[in-house]
Amino acid sequence: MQAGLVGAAGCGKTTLFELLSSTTGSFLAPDKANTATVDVPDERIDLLSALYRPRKTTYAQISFTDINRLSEGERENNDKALCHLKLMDALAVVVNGFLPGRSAETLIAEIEFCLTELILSDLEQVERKLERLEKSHKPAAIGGIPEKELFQKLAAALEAHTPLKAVELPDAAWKELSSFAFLTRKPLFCVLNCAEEEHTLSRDTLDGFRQSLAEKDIELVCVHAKLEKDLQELDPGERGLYSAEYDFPLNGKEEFIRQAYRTAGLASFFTVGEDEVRAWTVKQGCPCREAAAAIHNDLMHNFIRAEIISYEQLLECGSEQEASKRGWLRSEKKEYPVQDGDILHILANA
Ligand SMILES: Nc1nc2c(ncn2[C@@H]2O[C@H](COP(=O)(O)OP(=O)(O)OP(=O)(O)O)[C@@H](O)[C@H]2O)c(=O)[nH]1
Ligand SMILES: [Mg+2]
Repeated sequence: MQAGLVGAAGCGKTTLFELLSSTTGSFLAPDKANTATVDVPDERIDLLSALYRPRKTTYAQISFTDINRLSEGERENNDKALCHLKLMDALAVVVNGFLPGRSAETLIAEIEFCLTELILSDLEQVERKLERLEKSHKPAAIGGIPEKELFQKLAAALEAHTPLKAVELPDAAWKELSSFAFLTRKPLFCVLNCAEEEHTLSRDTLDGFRQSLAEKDIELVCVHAKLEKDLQELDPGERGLYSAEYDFPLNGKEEFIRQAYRTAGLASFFTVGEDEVRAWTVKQGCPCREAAAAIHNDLMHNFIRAEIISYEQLLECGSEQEASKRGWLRSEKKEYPVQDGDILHILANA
């Protein structure tokens, strides 16, 4: 899972990156990015590991990418920075909620500015492609649609400020277009970076902002990036002492990761045993046989069936033997849509 941070100057991207990755990020040039990969904290893996006492415990992994600021009128530099987001599964648009005196309109304007930059970045790619098509005399089609017609349709949508995820094309066409890695096709959510003092943003401002985001179908996570990063750097005793002073939750990292998974439509399933307890990341609801490929391609090719129990059920009965007695260990075929928290045993031909 890869999540990219994007936002206007000084909104707290690098501070958030440091909180998420527990590393130090640098101030960036336009063509540089901070990246780091960490284990996804997952209490379910902790408890499964306590149950099986395996030789190895492996958490899912998440990578974070922090890019240079987006600035008004700096299209070329903005494009250089946005290039680093091409491989991301989800984008987080960070908005500055810690400067005093911000209104819902200012916050929305900040997110709109970032969304416009994503649109302009895609539009430039589409226009470059159209220019190449003008010079070429070989008629070609993508997913059954003449290439020129298709790219003109994409350009018209972007010019009308419509992200490409809202454009209807046959799946086959999107598949063929995947090498463009259009940014406005990527799922995104908003991170409001809040101040350590309460009430920097009024209730009305927050409500207004939430409502505007809901109208745009953008989900919101509130994080106190600086405060949480500073607390993270303390030793556990001190951290506990200081954290107790705040009466709002300080779980920004966990909330961010949960939201990134939800936005990207990803889920974790688990494999368990004496050798290893491990989390795997797949598309939510992906067919069981495809999920097997995350473990090993041979398991997909030679797939027979899967024995499945949900994490909650296994914890409730305490062991697979007991689960089996209660008839809670289900046998599922290759089409079964894998759910977050499923524990899978894949049975395959040797
Ligand atoms: N008070 C407060 N200050 C913050 C918070 N987050 C970031 N800052 C401060 O704001 C300044 C900019 O933060 P950065 O994390 O560098 O912001 P950025 O988005 O990476 O900035 P650019 O990369 O230059 O666009 C720094 O001085 C941070 O300490 C916050 O939650 N509260
Ligand atoms: Mg930065």
